[in-house]
Amino acid sequence: MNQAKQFPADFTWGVATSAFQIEGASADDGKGPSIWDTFCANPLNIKDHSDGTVACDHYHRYREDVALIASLGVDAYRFSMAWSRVQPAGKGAWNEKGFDFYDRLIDTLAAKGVASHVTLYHWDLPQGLQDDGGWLNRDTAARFGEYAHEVARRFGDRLDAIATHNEPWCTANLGYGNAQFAPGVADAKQAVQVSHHLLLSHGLAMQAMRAANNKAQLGIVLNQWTADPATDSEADRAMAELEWAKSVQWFMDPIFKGRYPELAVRAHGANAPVVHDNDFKIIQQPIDFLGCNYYFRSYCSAEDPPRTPPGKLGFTDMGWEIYPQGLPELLVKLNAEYALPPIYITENGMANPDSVTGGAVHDQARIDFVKMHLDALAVAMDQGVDVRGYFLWSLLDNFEWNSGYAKRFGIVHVDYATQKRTPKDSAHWYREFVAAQRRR
Ligand code: IFM
Repeated sequence: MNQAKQFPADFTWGVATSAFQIEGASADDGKGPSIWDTFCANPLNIKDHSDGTVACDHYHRYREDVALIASLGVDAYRFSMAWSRVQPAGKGAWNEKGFDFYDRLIDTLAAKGVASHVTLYHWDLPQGLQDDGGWLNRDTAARFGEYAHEVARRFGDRLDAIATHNEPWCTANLGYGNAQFAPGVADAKQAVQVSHHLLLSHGLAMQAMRAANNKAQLGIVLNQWTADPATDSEADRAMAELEWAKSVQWFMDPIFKGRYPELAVRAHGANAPVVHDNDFKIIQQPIDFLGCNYYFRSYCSAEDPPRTPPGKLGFTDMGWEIYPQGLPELLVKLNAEYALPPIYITENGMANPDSVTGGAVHDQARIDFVKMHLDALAVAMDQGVDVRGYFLWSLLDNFEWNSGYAKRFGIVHVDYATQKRTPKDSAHWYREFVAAQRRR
């Protein structure tokens, strides 16, 4: 592919993180426990038996981290709020000290000219709500609406964007479908019902935030991929079609079309969700932006054993196929199927087995990965997709969920023993890249 084209002058360049993965301070200043604290308490759940008690200690080091963000010259920082930090039980009393932290963070970013893009829910449900049934309980959607209202009321005039959820596919399918993520349930029926409650909670939150006189752009972040049949066989093609319906259309259709995709509903059979009369009206709120997280494609093989993706460009340390061309394929397909609002690529990046040598981290593989994906993104934009920004995942190495700290996604290396931050070669490259875009 050619050198990355010039992106529009007002294109937003950013970096992203999430609360549980970096903040630490898991019980400081009145914070309540989240389902991830509970999940990590069982060491069998996390590959390196670690937890989020300290993580990157960002709660105490946010000034240093904001300085790092500013040194990259990016426009925006995408982070999430820990619900149980601002409302320890997920219902009832607010925790002012928790809100104070985000207040300071947003102000510190603004003082450096960095815009805040906040996500309300990046998987860390207050344990208090889990005790009431978690996302399987329809009431949790109402509690989420109250939380969203409060955040928009307090901060809606100082944030550039608020996303309701990050990757609800993961919350439903990894949290409730196969027990890889908190709360560790493996029940297909529950997973589908949870996905409906997450979508409902998105709609309720959108309504609540609009009513709060919020000024930020409002939307949702979905993890998405194209579903490619491994061969031209009928079985592979059918599998790919179903994968697209179950994973991508399942979250897009309710928001943009007010219904679930028929193919997926039929496939779910008795597991199809209970949907109340008004639900689709609530879910189908206009959104100001769609956040798209892109990492890989889905490679659909009905054979036994299934064919594995060819990985012509290799695989990341997560074992994920490097497949940049899937990004324009995905965006162009979405653009054809839906009346899309502006898109932000809210996450893209790679895990790499990085280490510090002589004070530097040579992560050329990550630079190549990002370059290829930006070139691919330009192809989508040339084909008419309205993309407004790109957020590299991640600013820092951090807690990679059930992989613990073993997988490094950061453009800044973190030595967890000392909390020393070392910008990797990719951080220097990204700084130069963004600066060059501005100079053009
Ligand atoms: O680290 C995660 C993030 O929390 C959500 N999107 C995918 C990333 C890499 O796995």
